[in-house]
Amino acid sequence: MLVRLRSVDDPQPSEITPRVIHENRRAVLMAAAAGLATWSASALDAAVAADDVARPSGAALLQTRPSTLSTMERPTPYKDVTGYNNFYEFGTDKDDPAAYAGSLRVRPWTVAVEGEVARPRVFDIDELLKLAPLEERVYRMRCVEGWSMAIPWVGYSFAELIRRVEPTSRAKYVEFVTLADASQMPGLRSSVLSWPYVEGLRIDEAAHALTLLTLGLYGEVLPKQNGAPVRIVVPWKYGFKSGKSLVRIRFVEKQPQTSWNLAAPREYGFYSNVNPQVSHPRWSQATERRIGEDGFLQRKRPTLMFNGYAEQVASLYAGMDLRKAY
Ligand SMILES: Nc1nc2c(c(=O)[nH]1)N[C@H]1C(S)=C(S)[C@@H](COP(=O)(O)O)O[C@H]1N2
Ligand SMILES: [Mo]
Repeated sequence: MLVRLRSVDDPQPSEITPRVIHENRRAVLMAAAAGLATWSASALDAAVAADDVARPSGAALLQTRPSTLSTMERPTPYKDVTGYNNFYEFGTDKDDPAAYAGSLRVRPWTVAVEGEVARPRVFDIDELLKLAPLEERVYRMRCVEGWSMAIPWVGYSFAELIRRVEPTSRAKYVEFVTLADASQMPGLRSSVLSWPYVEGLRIDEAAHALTLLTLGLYGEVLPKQNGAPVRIVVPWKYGFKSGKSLVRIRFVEKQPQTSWNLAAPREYGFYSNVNPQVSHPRWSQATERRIGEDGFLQRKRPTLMFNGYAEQVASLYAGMDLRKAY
């Protein structure tokens, strides 16, 4: 049987998450038969090693609990979630991030939280992993290019962090800044976007319970190609609003200048809420292709208003013309 060693910078060995138990039940039975009677780190390792599905090589996250905010849709296979990505810092092809993000150094890592807050603070990644209880949130994700996935993210509401830094009354927006280090990110040689990659939310959007400070997926720490070690995930907006590998979070008075909005303002608005009725100038947004189910005969799925999260978020936009505020 294969033995997997933990690297020194991995988080603590932990309980097996419910999803991993479910997905590895055959392997777990084998592990149990081999005499590993309890749910221990070694049982997890045995389960992962024995699994015939390509499984994460990262570290398991502590006691991840399920969330009522999860979609019941079947999660997109791990190999697609981690093999079909947009992360232009590592290249513009969908398989570039998986091929090249290995050069990203995810430890040590800090996130500076600053601007219009009473308590500016630099968080170490290990503090962020323990700041609030970790939840598994299976979210529908929709890229403006027309594809979608359902991804079992791990993290907690960004509101948990907001609470701890105490925004001032002048904080109207939040800016999310990605690492920009050419020595680790070969894509920075291209000027396809202005670096660093910057995204932003209105503060009430940032404080919404669905907005997830994301530290993992499929029960383990974030793979590098998905934005390790920490990113934001905003499931009712097109994927590009969900900035990866964050190093700086600024609370600001004015609407931030965001990378895609600067690159093509007519195509990528600040709001970028998923909206099947508002087409991108080059692509209809009415339907989508779910990655992992894309046989030639696979019917396209209709795209839902706010990506299916209208009940939770529509009130944030009451009175706004979403054709103008696209
Ligand atoms: N820093 C950074 N963040 C980014 C991107 C990027 O190129 N750079 N791409 C965005 C886009 S277009 C999408 S669809 C999602 C993809 O996230 P995933 O690869 O984890 O599914 O990340 C978003 N966050
Ligand atoms: Mo995207």
